[in-house]
Amino acid sequence: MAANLPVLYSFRRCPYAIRARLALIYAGINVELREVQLQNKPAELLELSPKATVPVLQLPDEVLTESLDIMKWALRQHDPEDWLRGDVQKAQDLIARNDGEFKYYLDRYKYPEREPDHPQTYFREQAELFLNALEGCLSVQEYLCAEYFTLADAAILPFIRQFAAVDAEWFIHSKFEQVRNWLDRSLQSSLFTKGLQKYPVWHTGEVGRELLEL
Ligand SMILES: N[C@@H](CCC(=O)N[C@@H](CS)C(=O)NCC(=O)O)C(=O)O
Repeated sequence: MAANLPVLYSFRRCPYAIRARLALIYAGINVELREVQLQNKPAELLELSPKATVPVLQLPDEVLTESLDIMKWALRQHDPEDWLRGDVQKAQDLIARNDGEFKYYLDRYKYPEREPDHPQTYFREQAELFLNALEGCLSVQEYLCAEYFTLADAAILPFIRQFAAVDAEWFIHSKFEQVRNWLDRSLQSSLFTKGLQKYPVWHTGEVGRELLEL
């Protein structure tokens, strides 16, 4: 019953929420998914997390308000394909760079009208520095930190998906061939198909959908 499950406050398109959902699905952890609207967050979420970002995972004895904490918690419960293998330091560095510098430029590339001092291409070029690093990793192995999919891939892919969608035509013709292949084959996996499913918006008093039933 969804009513007895941990509760995940989520927003379908949010890359942080996507990475959390991927880890939960991969680990086989069912949760009650409450899809929120960022413009109209439910009081229950604001009460749990004053910073009011998604994702938030409400467990019986703790509340996790950072996507990476949710991922790591999920993997501590069950990690069937050993996502924590591979070059752990490199994974940590790539994720930090993704969440820091890359996310900063991605947001400005997406909404260039908010930054009239620079053309959109400026932000894309800055973001491309991170893609150069990813292209380098993917030129020597199948996935970012190993020959197999690991935590770093799940944590970073949702952001690159967003970057690629800003100007899909440009991305398709860009020099980032390895990144494109990596993104395409990952998006085709059943994990991503499940992780990107649409959910109805949750309202107070309702029971949300079960993540693993979607
Ligand atoms: N560091 C947080 C960042 C989460 C975050 O910023 N999520 C965005 C949506 S993509 C959000 O909730 N923003 C609040 C808002 O737009 O009101 C995490 O990793 O979970």
